[in-house]
Amino acid sequence: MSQFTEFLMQRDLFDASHNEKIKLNDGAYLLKAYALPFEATLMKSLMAITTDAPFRHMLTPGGRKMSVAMSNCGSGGWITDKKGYRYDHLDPLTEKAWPAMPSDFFSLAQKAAEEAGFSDFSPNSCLINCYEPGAKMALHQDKDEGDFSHPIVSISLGLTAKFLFGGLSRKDKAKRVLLSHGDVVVWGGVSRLAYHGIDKLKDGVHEVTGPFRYNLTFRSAQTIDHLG
Ligand code: MD6
Ligand code: FE
Repeated sequence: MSQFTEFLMQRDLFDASHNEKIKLNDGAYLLKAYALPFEATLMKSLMAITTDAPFRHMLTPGGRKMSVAMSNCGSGGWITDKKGYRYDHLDPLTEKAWPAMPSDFFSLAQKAAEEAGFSDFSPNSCLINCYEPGAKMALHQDKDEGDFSHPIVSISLGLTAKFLFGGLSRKDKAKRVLLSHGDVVVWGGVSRLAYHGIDKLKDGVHEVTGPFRYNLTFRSAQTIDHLG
């Protein structure tokens, strides 16, 4: 066998391992490397958005500073402060509307949802998380959207993190799965309100994102349409 044939075979094996759809639970799928072909445009859009709406550490209603820095794009953004968790049309830091959702974000999220069995997903909000080593996200449910008939689509970029996903009760034992650069998790149906979180991020340097992990979480939040 020529060295070149061997190279082609290796490459095909590599591709196959990169395009798996892994069922995490009913309605919950991990699409390995699904966003990888779009890494450049996603990173470019992410940088543009966070130039207008910078990453910041928000306060929980209990007054604790979150270790994950956040921003948003779309017609509303998820925020938290001493008044509570909610969506708002305006960025409280700049007092301007959140940057619009780029069309490449929207169509990739829609395609990923379709791949996991949820057609016509039309996100109106994207929460952008920035983790540095040591940052984590405690087990929680995403439940500020008012309507749970739509899935959530989550895209991981940069450093690998350990994703914890449990059941509908906080006490249910959580499974653990690694999320790498380009991985997409889609979360809906009977799993829509499953508890989930991110373990403390380990030290590292990624060739695309440096010492960070970014996460884009797309939602269709009815509570945005009902804002004044
Ligand atoms: C994160 N993800 O990956 C945090 N929520 O940074 C989430 O909180 C999340 O990945 C709902 C569905 C999928 C997720
Ligand atoms: Fe979440």
